[in-house]
Amino acid sequence: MTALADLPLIASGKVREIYEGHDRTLVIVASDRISTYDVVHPTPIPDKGAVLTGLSTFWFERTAGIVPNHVVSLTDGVPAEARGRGMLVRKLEMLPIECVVRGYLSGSGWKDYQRTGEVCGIGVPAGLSESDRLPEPIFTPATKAQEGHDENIDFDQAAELVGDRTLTEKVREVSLAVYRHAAEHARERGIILADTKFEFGLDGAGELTLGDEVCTPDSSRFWPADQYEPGRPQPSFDKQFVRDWASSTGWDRNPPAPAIPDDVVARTREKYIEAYERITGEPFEAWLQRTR
Ligand code: Q0Z
Repeated sequence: MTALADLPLIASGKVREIYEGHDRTLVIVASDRISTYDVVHPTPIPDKGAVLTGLSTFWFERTAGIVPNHVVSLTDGVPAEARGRGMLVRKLEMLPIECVVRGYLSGSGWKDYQRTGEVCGIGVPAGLSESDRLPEPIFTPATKAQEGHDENIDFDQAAELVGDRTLTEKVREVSLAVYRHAAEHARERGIILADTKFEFGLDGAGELTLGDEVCTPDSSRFWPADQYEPGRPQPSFDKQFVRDWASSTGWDRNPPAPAIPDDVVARTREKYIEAYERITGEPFEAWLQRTR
């Protein structure tokens, strides 16, 4: 068991872990691990976890007027070995849906649109191409798969799972508002936030609360705006060097993923730091300072 300074591990994803904190708190730790094609590489990207936690913090602070969030502390309660990568949060009762917002047609949204002309039951204009911008952002919920891929569902199915239609309508409105805020901010700084996934919960008082991570490159598609060209898949702002290198090796995208060479690690680390600095307008060093 990968305990962090004695905290019990309660869940782990591909690249993050959640530990039990004291009195109804959790510690979420973003590792430096990176995945491509859904497989984690054995080589970490130094500072990736801190960049992602710094970006989540930036968005949590900027959107606190839209919706309360689970953040308690970036220092107190975060073990020293997770400084910069860890966040002490309130334990929530999580809603059983992934709250996806799409501003562009990509991934499963593009797949579903080609097959049905809709995405999660939402009609989308005919004749759009892969990666096209949508006329307006859409709320496209998904199930939370225990393993494998989440399944897209329509609003009625989401409301059924949540068990409260009015709450689900609020979740949709809040999701769209947070996405719009973040996408507009990122676009002004040269990054297209094509889509993103939120997770919400209810706090001890039953208040809708934004949890998990917010608009990081792991929960979103970040595209370099200066290379945007609809009609094809877009390059990833953060992972493209790893994808290109991994493809060039002839790796078949099945586990195990190959170790990443030093130059690709270094260039990828720079892209994460660039994303942090473009979006926050602050030197990444300032984030590390703040969490000491
Ligand atoms: C988030 C996840 C991760 C694996 C549970 N504030 C909260 N209260 C209760 N539960 C959660 C949260 Cl954020 C919660 N996840 C997603 C995150 C690793 C799974 F870091 N699971």
